[in-house]
Amino acid sequence: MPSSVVNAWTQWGRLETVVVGRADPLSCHLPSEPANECEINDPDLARAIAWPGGCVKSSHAVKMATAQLQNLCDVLEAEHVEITSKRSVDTELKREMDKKCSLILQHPPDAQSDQRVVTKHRTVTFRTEETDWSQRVSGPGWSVPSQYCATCPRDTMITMGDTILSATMSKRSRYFEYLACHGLALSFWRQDPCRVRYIAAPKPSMKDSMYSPGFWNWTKEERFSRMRDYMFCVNESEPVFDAADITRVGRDIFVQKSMTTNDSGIQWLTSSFPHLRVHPMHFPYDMHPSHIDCTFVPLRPPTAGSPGLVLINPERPPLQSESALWFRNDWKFVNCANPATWDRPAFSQSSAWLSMNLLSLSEKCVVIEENELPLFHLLSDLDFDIVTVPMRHMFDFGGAIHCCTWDVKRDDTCKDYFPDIADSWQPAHMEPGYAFHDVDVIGVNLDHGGKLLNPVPISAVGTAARVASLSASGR
Ligand code: ABU
Repeated sequence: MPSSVVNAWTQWGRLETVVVGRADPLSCHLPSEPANECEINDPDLARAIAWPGGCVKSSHAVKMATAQLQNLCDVLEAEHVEITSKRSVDTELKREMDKKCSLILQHPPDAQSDQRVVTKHRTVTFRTEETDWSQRVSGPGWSVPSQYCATCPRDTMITMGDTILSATMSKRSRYFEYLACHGLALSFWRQDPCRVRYIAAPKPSMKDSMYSPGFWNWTKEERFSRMRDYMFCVNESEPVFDAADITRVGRDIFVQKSMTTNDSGIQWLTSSFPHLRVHPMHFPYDMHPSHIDCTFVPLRPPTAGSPGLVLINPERPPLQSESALWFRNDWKFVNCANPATWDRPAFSQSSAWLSMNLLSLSEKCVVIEENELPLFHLLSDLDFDIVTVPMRHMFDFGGAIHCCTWDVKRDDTCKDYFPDIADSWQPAHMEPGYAFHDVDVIGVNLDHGGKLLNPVPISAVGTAARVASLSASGR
């Protein structure tokens, strides 16, 4: 029997169907609200204007992001892509950065060229529905001046095997964002209603009582001292999660506790997907965690003779305790190369690590941002075919290549990639009163360009000694 129109168990199975976000003309800057405080990255601009929360984004920003999103669709739809070879990238380091994006093949490459043609499967692309995001939205007891945009369907929707799951979200301004994908989700379900499930997680109230007042005012010292508590802007009164905090590895899914996903949200996922093993993940050095796809990115599974690979963010190393399962099952972590630039566009609310926000087309081929030469080299050395696309104009719209997509169908199965798991494995996070305090991370290999945000011994984190050392160093 052919597989269903909705099927995705991993991050790397051959990508067959994808939804790509849209930079709608009435996209807005995120309004301030209890789950969100924004700041302008450019200090001069920040002195001149306040955060334009709720205002429509500039038509120039919309135009540029629209062109880059359309180009991504064209590349995904293409069956042959001419990719820059490693040798030509090395030469090109001396040239303008914008000369190296992959081209959709229109004619055979020059015989003298060392560029290569990648024959890829066509990925069928759909787009989110155009929406007016500029209208005020309200619920009982709350109101925000505008919504946001639908450039990042990854945040609201996830395919979990044969199930389309619409996330709760945690920001009021993003409460109705799923509607930009709703028509598509319904049509996927209607094509195969016996096999496809389309479900939504419990919609949160979005009342003030869901949020931790004061989170945005904590000083850096306070954040370090509270690191062990993993408490962010949403409290545990209602389950919340963003779909982008989840990463799929066959029978196991890994969910980051973050500003956008709480323990209750992870518990809801665990009880709602009993055929999957749900594992919380914590990255203590990320003081503002939101979405796992710039932190921990599974690239390919273990095969006979070669370990599975996960790209990790060297500023946000995973815990030793949560890494042990991976190492025991023949997975290797690779530090991501540093971003090509630490500069962020003025209105971007994401980190420079959007550099690692890649999309896998298969376990051999990935799409990355065209400026990310350090990452290009790393992945090339790991034998990936690398398709490059321009995507920096999306940074102002909350994401990059992984964020702006929702993979609906991959050629993969619910395989067990963690056979060496204790027979008695129980989801500890389901126990009443569950509280997690571990902050012991794996070592970060500086040879890979990695850097640890906090160079002080981890044993001091969350203690008076740690706070004192921070104050002494003026950080
Ligand atoms: N939406 C992904 C952003 C993650 C980050 O800022 O690192």
